[in-house]
Amino acid sequence: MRLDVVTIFPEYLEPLNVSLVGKARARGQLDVRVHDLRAWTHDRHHTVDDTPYGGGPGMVMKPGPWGEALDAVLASGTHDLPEARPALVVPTPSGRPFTQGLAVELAGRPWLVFAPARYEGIDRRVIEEYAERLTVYEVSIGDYVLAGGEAAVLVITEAVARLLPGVLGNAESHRDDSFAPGAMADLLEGPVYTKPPEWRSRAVPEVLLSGHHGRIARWRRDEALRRTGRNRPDLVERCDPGALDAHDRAVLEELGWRRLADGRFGRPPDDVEE
Ligand code: 6GU
Repeated sequence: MRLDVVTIFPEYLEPLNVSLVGKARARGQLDVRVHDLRAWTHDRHHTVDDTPYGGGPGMVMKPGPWGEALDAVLASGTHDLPEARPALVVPTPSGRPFTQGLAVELAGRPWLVFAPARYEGIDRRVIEEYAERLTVYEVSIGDYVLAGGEAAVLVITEAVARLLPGVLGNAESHRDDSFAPGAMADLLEGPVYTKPPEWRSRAVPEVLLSGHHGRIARWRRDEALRRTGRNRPDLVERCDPGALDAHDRAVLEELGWRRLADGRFGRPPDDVEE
């Protein structure tokens, strides 16, 4: 897979040389190219932003440098074949949520071009222009505001890279990921332990040492349910009742969840003081 990043802070992308993504690059599984947007400015100050039309706070990234930069990056690859066509990924807090499902979709593309913005965003005409030629994904990594999209590029790249064939050591390792399509009926992963069996007087749960695979699987699922109920009640509410067995339902009821008429589970009402 090829990845291009156009940014005014190329140094911000240095972590792409490290760890999983760095190793994938070294092995030739990922071709990452980082470009300085200011290389496509022509004034003495290498200006990339200007005041917004219509007024308001902040600055907007000018279309000129982005257009030249993206044209140059796109011209540097062959994408005559529709299946080789790059996708443009624009990280923005006003984008669609970045999910594991979207990571899987992006991992299936041969070439991603990232356009992270600083300031208040990129002049809208740039997105409209490239949307006529490419698939454009405007993506947000969560409900908070970052100073720029570079950190989001790192997040998206890591989530995508670990899905590429041969990048993770063990092909099985993402099967049980929290949020993997079909994973544990959309439950979070439960706690994990390793040696030693006792640490600071804290023992590893005995069932994990029992060698009893059926009981271990059941215990893990109970823990996953408990953790999901506590940390992500929205996932329990969305859970397909068909994905829950009688034991699951008993665990949820024990945690105070109520079974609704349609079989789904509802958040227990807050205790009301009498
Ligand atoms: Cl992708 N960019 C910025 N600037 N802020 C964000 C974000 C992206 N996702 C969440 N907040």
